[in-house]
Order: sequence, then structure tokens, then C-alpha cells
Amino acid sequence: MRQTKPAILSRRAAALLVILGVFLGALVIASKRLEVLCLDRVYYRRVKQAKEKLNVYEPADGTQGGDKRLASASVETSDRPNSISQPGCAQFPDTSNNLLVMKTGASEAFSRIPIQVLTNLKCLSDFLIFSDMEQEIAGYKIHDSLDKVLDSAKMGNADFSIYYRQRQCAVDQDNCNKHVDIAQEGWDLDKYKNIHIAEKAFRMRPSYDWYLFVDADTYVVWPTMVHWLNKLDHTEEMYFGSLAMLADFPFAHGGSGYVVSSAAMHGFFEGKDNVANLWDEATIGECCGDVMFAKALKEATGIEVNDTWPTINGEKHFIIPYSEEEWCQPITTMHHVGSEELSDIYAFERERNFAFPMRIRDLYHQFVAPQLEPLRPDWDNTSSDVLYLNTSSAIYDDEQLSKAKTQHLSHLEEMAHESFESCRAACQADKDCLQYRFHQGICGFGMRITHGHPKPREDDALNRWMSGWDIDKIQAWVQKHDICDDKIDWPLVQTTPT
Ligand SMILES: *[C@@H]1O[C@H](CO)[C@@H](O)[C@H](O)[C@H]1NC(C)=O
Ligand SMILES: *[C@@H]1O[C@H](CO)[C@@H](O)[C@H](O)[C@H]1NC(C)=O
Ligand SMILES: CC(=O)N[C@H]1CO[C@H](CO)[C@@H](O)[C@@H]1O
Repeated sequence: MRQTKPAILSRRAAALLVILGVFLGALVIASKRLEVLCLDRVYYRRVKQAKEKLNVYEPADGTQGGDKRLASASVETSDRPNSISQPGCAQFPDTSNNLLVMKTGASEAFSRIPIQVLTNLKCLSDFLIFSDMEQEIAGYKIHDSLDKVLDSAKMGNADFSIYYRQRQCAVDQDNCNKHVDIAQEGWDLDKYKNIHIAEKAFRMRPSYDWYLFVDADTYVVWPTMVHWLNKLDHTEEMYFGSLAMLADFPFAHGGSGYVVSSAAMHGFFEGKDNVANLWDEATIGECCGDVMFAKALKEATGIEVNDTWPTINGEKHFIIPYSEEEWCQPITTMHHVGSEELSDIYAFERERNFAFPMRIRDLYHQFVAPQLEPLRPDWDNTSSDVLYLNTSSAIYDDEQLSKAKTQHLSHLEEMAHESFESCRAACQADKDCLQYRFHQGICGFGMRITHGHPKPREDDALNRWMSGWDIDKIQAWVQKHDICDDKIDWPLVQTTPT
């Protein structure tokens, strides 16, 4: 027994040890698992935080929302939100061949960019925002467009004082700029940006078909824009927008937005370094960035602007003069669009399920027609197609005189400049006059429909801005013109004769 007892004990002990060992082993494995799990959590959270910091949003459905182009370009993805799963973007067109490049300035960025990213930008597959200072707005990266400008152009140049001053701002820009003429300073600096923005955009995103350059108060009608661009050949060297002239030099107006094809971008920038610097010093004596872009592009490549107005448009829904030639035309951009207006146009696009084309007349029906009133005091309806004024007075400027009708006046026309009431009577008697405006003894007739905008109230009757609309004639005009051809008149698209 004494011999066997220890043996039994040791057998029991061994069994216990085995059980203990299995238990401990299981515990160790379990705890390792737990540890991994814990690490996973931490890791997952860290990655998530890092991504959020970088503003890389994961699509909720787990699909990759990106496009092929980013993979090939060595770029940071931090300025690009994901579009696919954003609420309200389901019907939005595929913009993956196009890059939106938006220009702003630090003094206005916070008043302009938020509504852009809340509306169209959230649905785009990619975009870049450039300013005159590097910033982040609610997680969106804003790039400095001017960091590469030559010192020789910056030094001793008063245009750049805001560029350096706004970086020293110890609070927010609005407060730092309270007591200066920030609009003027922002404008003076703005002209140095355009060529640098184009070069930077190309270096960061070299593989897009089309580059659309806009201001931060430009509304882009994307479904119509994309549909139109898909009809054009990006392998042709193209630069187009709303034609403007400086002296005799033609350029595409920047605020309306201008489009540059991949072929033109490659011709301008590929295989060359510091291209924009070639025009830094020349810009000092010039007025504007859009003009400089046109000059530089032409000098470097020979490419000239093509006019695509009114499809690329410098006006907005309330200021566009609605007339026969443009009524059925597609529209892809509008300018000077305030945040509330931008939100309203976007809401209209959503309501239409981002349908194309948006025609100019669609804007009339949505925004202008519901606001028609016979008259609005303290309002400028911009009616100035024909002016009636006191022909024996010498107080008018050349532009007013060039628009004045002074010959073969009817009795009503002769009296039109005397008061708002006589102006209205003269308009009502004229079959082409759709609306009228009276201000400072000038009666203006409008042969096109325009809503216009408020003016401050003036006390004396002569200086007051008074606007009127001949609603019956307007409705008859609209009815007559409202049938648009199914075939759309796309600018630059060769229509094959049938
Ligand atoms: C574009 O502009 C160029 C230069 O002015 C001109 O030669 C060409 O015909 C235009 N193209 C179209 C399609 O209008
Ligand atoms: C037109 O201008 C002349 C010269 O200033 C002035 O004598 C006349 O009273 C004006 N007529 C009206 C109707 O304002
Ligand atoms: C907004 C707008 O176009 N206003 C115009 C109204 O008419 C006057 C006089 O013709 C113009 O100077 C304004 O620009």
C-alpha cells in the first residue's frame, strides 16, 4: 500500500495536473484571443480615427466608392469625401472622368465652401479646393495656390500683404479682417492664382478627361454638364467658357467657370516644371487671373478660347434676361450664387432627380414665374433695352444716351420719362415691352424677362427705383415660346445634318 499510495496519488496528481494544464492552456489561449480582440479594437479605432482625421469616409455598404484615377496618381486623398453613399446622391451623374477645381480666398472660404460641400460637392467623385492659405474647413482640405509664386513677384508687392497678414491672424479671418477693405485686398491677390491652380491640379490629378475651374460662388448644374462633356472629345485641345474681352483679348470668364480638356492640360504642363512661374511677374501689371490663364495657355500652346455662352453662364436665375435666343438652351453654370440660392437650386435639381438637360427656361418656371408681380418699389429689374429720357437735358452718360430712343417718339413715349406711371403707360402700349423700370427720370423698357434685385429705398420720387412687369404680355410671350425642340443645341458639338 505504502508503495502503491504514492503511485495512486501521483496518478491523481498527474490527472489533476493534466486537467489544470488543459484549463490553464485554455485560459492562456482564451486570453490571447481576448488580447488580440482588444488589440483589434484599439487598432480599428486608431485607424478609424486616423481616417476621420484625413477625412476618408468609408462607404456604408462596404464597396469602394473611389475611381480608378486616384490609384494611379500619387496624391493624398484627404480632400476627397466619398460620394456614393452620401444621402441625396443616388440619382447624381457619374462624374468620375471630370475634376472640379474650385478657387476661393481665406477671407471668404468659410462663407462659401460649407454650402458647396453640403450640396453638389458631396456627390462628386473628386474635387480640389484652392485658396490663398492652407486651411481645413470642417475636415475638407483647402490648398494654398500661391506658395510657389516667385519671390521676385511677391517681394515688395502690396498685392501680397494680405497673403502674409492672414497667416498671422491670431483669431478667425472674419475678425482679423473687420477693419480693412478685404474685398479689394482679396481681389488684388486673386489674379496670381489661376495658372498655379491649374498646374497644381494637373500635378495632383493628371489623368482626368476634363478639368472644370470655377469660383466658390459658382453653381454647376452637374447632370447637364456631364452629359455635355461626354459629347465632346477630351483628346482635342480645348478651352472653353463664357467669352469675355479685355481690350481686344478674348478669354473665358472665371466666375462663370471654364473647362480645359486633358489634351490642353497635358500640352500646357506635362514634362515641364514650374510652368506657372513663367507668368508670375507678368501678372503684376494685369487685372485678372482668368485673363492671365488665357494668355499663358495661348503663349504656351497656341490654344484659344471657344465661346460656350449661354450654356456656361455668368448670371444666375434671378438676373438672367430670359429671351428668345436662350430660352431653350441648356445651362451648366451660374455665377454670384449666394448660399441660400445655391441651396435652392440644388433642391430644385434633387426634386427633378438630377435630370438633364436643365434648360434656361426651367429656371424661369421654377424661380421667376412664381415671383411675378405687377410692380415692385425699391427694386431694379434691370430693364434697359431701350431708354426714354429728357432729350433736352444734358445729365446722361454715353451708355445711357446710346440706348436712348430719341426719334419718332409716340406721344406716350415722349412722356415716358416724366413718372413711373407714364413709363408704365408707354410700356403697356408697346407690344414688345415686357417690363419697365423708372429711376432718375429715365424710363427703361425690358424686351426680355428679368426678375432683378432689391434697391435701397430713396425718399424722393425721382430717385426711387421702381420696377413693373406687364404680366399679361409676359404670360403670352412664355406660352408662345415654351415649346422647345427635343434636339438640344449643345455648344461645340457638331450636329450631323440629317
Ligand atoms: C474654337 O475656337 C477656335 C479659335 O478661335 C476656332 O478656330 C474654332 O473653329 C472654334 N471651334 C468651334 C467648334 O467653334
Ligand atoms: C428737361 O430738361 C430741361 C433742361 O434741363 C428742363 O428745363 C425741363 O424742365 C425738363 N423736362 C422734364 C419734363 O423734366
Ligand atoms: C443687376 C443689373 O444688371 N443691374 C443693371 C441695371 O441697369 C443699370 C442701368 O442700365 C445697370 O447699370 C445695372 O448694372
